[in-house]
Amino acid sequence: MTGETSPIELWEHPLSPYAQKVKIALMEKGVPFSSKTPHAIGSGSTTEEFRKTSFRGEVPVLIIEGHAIVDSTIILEFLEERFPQPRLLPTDPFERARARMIEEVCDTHFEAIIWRRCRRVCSPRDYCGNPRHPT
Ligand SMILES: N[C@@H](CCC(=O)N[C@@H](CS)C(=O)NCC(=O)O)C(=O)O
Repeated sequence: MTGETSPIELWEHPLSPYAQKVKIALMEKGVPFSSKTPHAIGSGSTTEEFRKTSFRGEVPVLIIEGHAIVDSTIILEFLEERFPQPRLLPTDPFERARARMIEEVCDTHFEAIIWRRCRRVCSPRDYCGNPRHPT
């Protein structure tokens, strides 16, 4: 479906809703990819390989055709343009605005709630490092 010569890779973390929404988009679009989790993300001492890949030191990072794309919203916009079918955004501008509002709520409120709950069951080394996460 993609016609890629190099495999698509996603740096992610299982506790990161930002990374998970990118995974969902890739799967919904039927784009084959492999994923990996950076060692010690959020600790300030991730691997050199990851630091070279992500200038922000955050997941998700999409590696595609020799490019590293960061920020989940930017990645979703890119995927919609690069792999237009199936569409994930509605064609109607009002419906599209609604979809983006839902994404925004998930990035802010939902993300903080998820982290709050994860914090109770995860060890500190699982901390994914977003300063918005309550401690
Ligand atoms: N605005 C970014 C936020 C990404 C983000 O905050 N990722 C967290 C995981 S939930 C992270 O990688 N933190 C690592 C750190 O801050 O060291 C996006 O949408 O991708």
